[in-house]
Amino acid sequence: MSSSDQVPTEILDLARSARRVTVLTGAGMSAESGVPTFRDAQTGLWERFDPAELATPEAWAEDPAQCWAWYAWRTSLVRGAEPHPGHLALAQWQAHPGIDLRISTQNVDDLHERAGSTVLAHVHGDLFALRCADCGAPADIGYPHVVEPVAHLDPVSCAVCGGLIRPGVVWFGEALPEQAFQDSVEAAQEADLVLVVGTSGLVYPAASIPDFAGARGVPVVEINPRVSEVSASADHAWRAPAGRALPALVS
Ligand code: BJW
Repeated sequence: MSSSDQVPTEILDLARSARRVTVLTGAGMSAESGVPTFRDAQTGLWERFDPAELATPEAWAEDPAQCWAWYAWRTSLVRGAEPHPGHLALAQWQAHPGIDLRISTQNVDDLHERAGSTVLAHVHGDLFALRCADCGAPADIGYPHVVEPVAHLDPVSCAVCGGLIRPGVVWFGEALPEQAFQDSVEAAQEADLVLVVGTSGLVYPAASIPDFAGARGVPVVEINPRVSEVSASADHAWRAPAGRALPALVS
């Protein structure tokens, strides 16, 4: 285990020799862009907000205006954020000739894409992929700009059926998009190296994806400043923030 700014030699060797790299990212990947994580002490969203009241189908059914206002605020935070050097390093690595680098993210933001990466899968959905909560029709509308987590904002109605337009994210108790999950599992199994960046590894089934790699003997490397649920099963852990570690690894 290492906490230095220098890339640990064994991790550098794995990265240099890998041709197929799968990167699994979580909220910690976006933290240095100013997008809060969920569970970090003091700064995590779940320190201030109750997931049961905001990120479940039941919460939406009970009070859609409260959910809509919260996601509008979250979206404004994302729109105001910029990709950091870690995002840019992954995009640069993905563009290397001869490298097959696949990114599967739990994040609902678009920071990987704005850095220039192609994302294989958003396993917990996409903030911007709005759809009708009733008929599922995609909605080509945006969120209102909201600078504070205001209590209530009425969601827009669906042009097709009159239902309410909801965020395109996966709430607790909802199934993950099947193709996104399957693609992520395959990417982990087919890789020469799996990097797990900035996730607590607490939320299933996404947290099981690195295990599919481990079961095939694919080396799993964690990049996270703190110990997580991924740490025990990872082959190597580098205790460093994504914005410093990834540029060092790719340079
Ligand atoms: C840094 C850093 C820096 C900081 N650099 N790192 C098995 C056991 C127990 C429970 C379950 C189970 N299987 C399923 C469940 C239930 C549930 C679940 O997992 N619950 C647990 C929490 C107990 N799972 C579900 O409900 C899932 N659905 C499901 O199972 O469906 C079954 C079904 C099948 C068929 C029909 C119907 C149903 C859905 C889960 C959806 C999760 N949704 C959320 C919200 C998305 C929308 C939104 O954004 O609002 O997804 S919850 C939230 O957690 C979000 C994240 O993607 C997810 C994971 O969080 P993440 O990314 O790990 O962030 P943090 O904050 O936890 O960690 C940040 C990490 O970064 C930390 O480690 C830091 O140290 C680190 N860090 N700075 C690098 N600079």
